[in-house]
Amino acid sequence: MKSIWAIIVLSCLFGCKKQQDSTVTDTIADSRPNILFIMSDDHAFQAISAYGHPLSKLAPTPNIDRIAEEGVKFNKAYVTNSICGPSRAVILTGKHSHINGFRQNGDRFNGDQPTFPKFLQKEGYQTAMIGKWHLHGYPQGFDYWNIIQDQGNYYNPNFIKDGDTTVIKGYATDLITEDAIKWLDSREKSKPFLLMVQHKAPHRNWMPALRHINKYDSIKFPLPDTYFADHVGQKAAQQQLQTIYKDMYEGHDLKLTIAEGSSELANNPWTTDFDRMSPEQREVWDEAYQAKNDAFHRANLKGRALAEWKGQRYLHDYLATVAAVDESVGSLLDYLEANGLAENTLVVYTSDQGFYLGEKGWFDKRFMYEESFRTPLLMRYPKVIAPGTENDAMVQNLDFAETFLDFAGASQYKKDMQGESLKPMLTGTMKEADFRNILYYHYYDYPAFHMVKKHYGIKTGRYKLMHFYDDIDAWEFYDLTSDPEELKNLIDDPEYEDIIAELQRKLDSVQDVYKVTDREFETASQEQINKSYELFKRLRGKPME
Ligand code: SGN
Ligand code: CA
Repeated sequence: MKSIWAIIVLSCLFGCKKQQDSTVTDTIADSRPNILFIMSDDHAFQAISAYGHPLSKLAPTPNIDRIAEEGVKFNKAYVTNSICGPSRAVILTGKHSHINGFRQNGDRFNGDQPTFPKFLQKEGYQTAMIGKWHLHGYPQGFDYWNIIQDQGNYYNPNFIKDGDTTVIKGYATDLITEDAIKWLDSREKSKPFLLMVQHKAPHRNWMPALRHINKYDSIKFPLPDTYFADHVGQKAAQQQLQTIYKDMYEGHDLKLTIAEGSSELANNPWTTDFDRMSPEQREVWDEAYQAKNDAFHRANLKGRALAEWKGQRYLHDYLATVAAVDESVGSLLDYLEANGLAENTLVVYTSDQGFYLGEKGWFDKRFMYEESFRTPLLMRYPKVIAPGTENDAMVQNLDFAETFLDFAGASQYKKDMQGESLKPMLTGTMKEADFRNILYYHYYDYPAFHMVKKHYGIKTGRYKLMHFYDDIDAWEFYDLTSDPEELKNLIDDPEYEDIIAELQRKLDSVQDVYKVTDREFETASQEQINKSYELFKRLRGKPME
């Protein structure tokens, strides 16, 4: 009898020990933060009110701002290559484009390579990717994914899930949000999660949700001082095709009724965006734009007045598409709060790059000038980050992978990544001044849409040196303290000779550090370049001469 009791007690001890161990493991697992990564497409920091730009004051984003108010706002966040697919590849791999192999839209991402979601998945995170993917091929490293096809459409977009493509009725931003919340609700609750919510908005052609179509009609937005910039001393800027008043399509971009037989109808396949709408959606849409368009035609504007009208129409539509993104962020934050997840979730809001909202006369991105080189970046993680924190270090999307791995306690996977974790700055163990002091950039997508020449360069706290190559060979140098708008190319200014020489040396050594080889400077044939110019000029609307 005694011995039986001894066996029971002993086995209970071992059993209890075993149970205790698994409880300890569970507790450790539970304490790892969830990561909610929200990324919009082409969302300029100028259009997020937390950044204080005059435009955003007229079109505020209260929900996105909540992340900054309750967490940290990065004032100097940049990308490495200001274009969609490449930015996404950098984020996933923590490696520059020349290392991860995805240099320009249209390249194919090698999905077999290591990415941070794969590592988190391996470490027991439940992972999901919903929305714009744009890397071709299907996502890897996710327990669940549901992506919009290619660029995606605003209305009734095609979604791809498990290899099947289906049209889902509704508005892209709302559909992505609904699916994200559905996944949050149905996920395996014992595991920490990584959820990547990647909006299509506010990408071209800026089609607002029906509920927001006339949202800003009564507002006259300020156009930037540089709206009519002449790009003196800036050869690549002179040859781009992304000027609002020269290159926008009248139907697709400006939502004007296109006359039968117009060159846009004949040449431009993108007018089909409106055909995706259901008759009911189309009715609301047409009704909202008709009166505005009639008034425009009656006014018969010319020259600068016409250029300014185009800028206004662009900003109205762009900012109205942001309104739905802001609502999406509100719904996701509310979900976290209502489900007790707010404390232990690192929420990140960013864009795949910056965007021009009329600066230099432009829309789109691509250039290493500030508006497109920069990207918004806000994070909230109440356990670690004090509300209202501001960070002025020069961080990059290259740093995200390592930051997330660090927060998840999986820093062993950072090995050959090329960024720097932001965690030490956020936990206060590193000073901003000790973070990187040089940013490296390289853009390759040429000849292509908007005809922005290939270029690379570096930025220090105060200066920027860029080299545009391919069919031009043009260096540019800016002193950002005296010329924040980058209008005066001082590359030949003798006063800066020594500084420029020093920057050249820094550029060389940074390229060594990042393992940039000669292969990165290949150029296109002149014939190919000429053909592209012909094509994109033919597609233009009626340029303002
Ligand atoms: C589309 C847009 C371009 C845009 C590229 C890349 N044209 O081609 O204006 O620069 O996407 O954008 S559109 O007429 O089809 O809207 S990216 O965000 O995917 O890099
Ligand atoms: Ca983009």
